[in-house]
Amino acid sequence: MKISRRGFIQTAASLAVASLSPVTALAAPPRQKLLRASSVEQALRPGARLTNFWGFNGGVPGPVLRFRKGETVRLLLQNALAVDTAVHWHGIRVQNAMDGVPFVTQNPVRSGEQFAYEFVVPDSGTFWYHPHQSSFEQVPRGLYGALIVEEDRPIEVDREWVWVLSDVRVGDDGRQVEDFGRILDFANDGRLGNQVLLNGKAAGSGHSFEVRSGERIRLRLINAAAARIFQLELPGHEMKVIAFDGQAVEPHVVESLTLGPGMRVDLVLDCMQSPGSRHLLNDVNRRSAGPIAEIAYRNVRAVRQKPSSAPIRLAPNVLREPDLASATEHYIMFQGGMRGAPAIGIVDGKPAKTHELMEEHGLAWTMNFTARHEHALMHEPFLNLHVGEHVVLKMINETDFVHPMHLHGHFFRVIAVDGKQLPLQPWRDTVLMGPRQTVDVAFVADNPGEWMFHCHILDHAAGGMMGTIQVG
Ligand SMILES: [Cu+2]
Repeated sequence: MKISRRGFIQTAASLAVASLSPVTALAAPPRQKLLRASSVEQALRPGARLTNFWGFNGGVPGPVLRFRKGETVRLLLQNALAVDTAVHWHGIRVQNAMDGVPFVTQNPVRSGEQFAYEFVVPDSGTFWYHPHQSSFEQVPRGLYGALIVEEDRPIEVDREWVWVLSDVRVGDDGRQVEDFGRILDFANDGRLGNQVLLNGKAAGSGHSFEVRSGERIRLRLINAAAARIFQLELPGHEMKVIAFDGQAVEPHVVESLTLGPGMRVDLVLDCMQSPGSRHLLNDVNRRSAGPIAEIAYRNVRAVRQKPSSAPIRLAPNVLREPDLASATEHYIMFQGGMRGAPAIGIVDGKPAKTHELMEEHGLAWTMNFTARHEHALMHEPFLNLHVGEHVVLKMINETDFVHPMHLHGHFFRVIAVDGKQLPLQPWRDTVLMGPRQTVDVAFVADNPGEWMFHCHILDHAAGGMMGTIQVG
């Protein structure tokens, strides 16, 4: 069925299907992929009691969606949850109508209904998908998955791993603790789980990955956690970064890798330790330190004695380069939170102090002195840009908290932190803003529509740290 883009919202609303039986799936046109959101029961460890999740296609994470660069993607979302949902394709420069943001780009997909997404994937890289509806709840319940767009000419590696990192808050009975949406989480660091997950299973030293000495592995890391910031180290190995948020970067070695919610990193690992040895990938973030996984070298002959000499530089995607000399500057000020300076924000047209924001409105943060509820976003952009405008966003974090800020529909170059120019100025769709830090990003607003701009600590977003930028 071919539907005009403009007609999607109305049509999708009327597309209630009587049955979500497998027959519906079989009836889907060729090359249309099905994503079915439903309750899922899954054990975190072999033999452990089952934990209740919401997931796509019966698992957490959802299926790894793989496409070729430039391909037209057709995905049918079926909502078998009891609540409304939608799917956002994080990092994919889609047309606005396909961005999956309820109340902004589409109507929510009601329980028992479906929605057909169709878009081109213009960039190769590591992306992911998740709901943008009550995401502070729906994402940590398990609705997320990897979306990979293959390069025309991929780099040469022996194997590729896709690791989706996240966490879950479980009780002694193995069931999820369903304390979502607490204002104390909104106003602090967000809701952390008590169990880190790697591809839906308990992370830790028991989560083992076998390698052969000399192997070259491409590791695609995705942080799908609602609030957790990982800081990863892998002693005895060089972590060679080749892409941030899917976009190629000059390959460089890092000792420690910070991965905020929503962010992705592509690494090349040359596994040069001796056969039979074991090595831990650790999270060294002081708030959540612990092992994530074990790299176990098989006790067999090395596949090579020196690291592979094949080039690891990725061919870059085509992104319009912002011209800083002609760019317009826009300031975005962030205030609020439980600690630090009190803030006054406009909410529903009236000023409110921090404690009023929290107690009366369930909000904790302001962007440019305004706090927004998730459902009050439509047609109230806090920034209006014209199509083709070259832009520098100066983000001023006046809070005592870290915020991974995410812009939809575009990539930006991170050009400066605290006024100091960065050497690499990487393209990103999500950037970490440290406490009291100023971060400058630059981009060309070349994708028309109303685009979300929000903190990817999903409790912060729900607590007011979100808004939209209108392009055109
Ligand atoms: Cu935040």
